[in-house]
Amino acid sequence: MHFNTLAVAATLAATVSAHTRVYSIWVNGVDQGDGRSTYIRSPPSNSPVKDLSSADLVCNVNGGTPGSAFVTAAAGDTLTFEWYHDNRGDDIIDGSHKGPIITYIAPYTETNGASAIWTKIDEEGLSGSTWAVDNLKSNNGKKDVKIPSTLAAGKYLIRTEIIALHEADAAFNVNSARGAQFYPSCAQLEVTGSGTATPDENFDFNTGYTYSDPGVVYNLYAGSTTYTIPGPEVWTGSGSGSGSGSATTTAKASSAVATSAATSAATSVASVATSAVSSATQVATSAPTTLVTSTKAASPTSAATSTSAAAAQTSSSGSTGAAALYQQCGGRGFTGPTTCATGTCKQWNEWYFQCVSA
Ligand SMILES: [Cu+2]
Repeated sequence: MHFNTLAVAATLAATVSAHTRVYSIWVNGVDQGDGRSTYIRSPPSNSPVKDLSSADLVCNVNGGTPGSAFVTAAAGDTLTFEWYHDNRGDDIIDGSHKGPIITYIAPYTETNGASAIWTKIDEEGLSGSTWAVDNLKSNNGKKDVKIPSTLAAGKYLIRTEIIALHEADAAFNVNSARGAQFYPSCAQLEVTGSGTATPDENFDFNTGYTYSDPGVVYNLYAGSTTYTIPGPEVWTGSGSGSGSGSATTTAKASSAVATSAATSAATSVASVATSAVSSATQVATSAPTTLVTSTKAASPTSAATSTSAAAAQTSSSGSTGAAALYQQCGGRGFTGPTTCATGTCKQWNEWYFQCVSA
């Protein structure tokens, strides 16, 4: 019993070690103060969400618990989300946790936001060899997002997320010990001004992010210089609220397009039933090709490569006594193999060692 307790404690330490949360929001450079559990719907820990079917993917654990306050800002203002690891101003997030930062907005709701209500307003992925997370760390945890200048006044939920890709070469639904790590954070925002545009992408995270998305299952260590950010295109700011036109303006690669189109259709026909949306999504998988006016190149080759690499790794793990490429090979509380069948064991931090290419 004593031994088990220690093992559990070590595992918890490992789980909590390298993660991140949002501390506050700044408006045009002015700190709005500690927003945790006031205007931010803060989760109880800094752990990631990995299950794409979980409602926690949207506004994290406790995302359906309304906060006691709102941040007030005008359309066109710059919001700065300030992240932290354990304490404000620390190392923010471990350097291994590379990936994009994406921000969405939705009409204010006291629910957990798990429905087709979201519109993307900002995204930053990979530029050269620099990830959004690299820039976040070098900017002391701060990420700027501009509120669209045309946005109609009113109350909103604004959701920003980091997707950490250090274990994303495997899909979570194939290997639950691995998978992309999502760090979503929802804040309560009251927008002022004379804008009239209503965000209309009607994006649903639980159907719009999928394990076949090249931005969700991605090999961070393959030396790729391209990355396809998941979700719809960034909103143009011209939405009328009718939903018309969103399918073309938000068109992106493959599943995101189909989901967006299907979701809009389902929404306009009836109030959103989850089953209706998911069946519509499947029908629309053979999406009209006219919708695919993507301005971003999908990378089917790298997607296929990383998927097969993940499959190979899954089938080879556990039987050889050595960790496969990109698997964990050490760290506090880790009890698996500490040698690498391929590559060398790199120490990212005290808690996480990983087999990487030599
Ligand atoms: Cu972490």
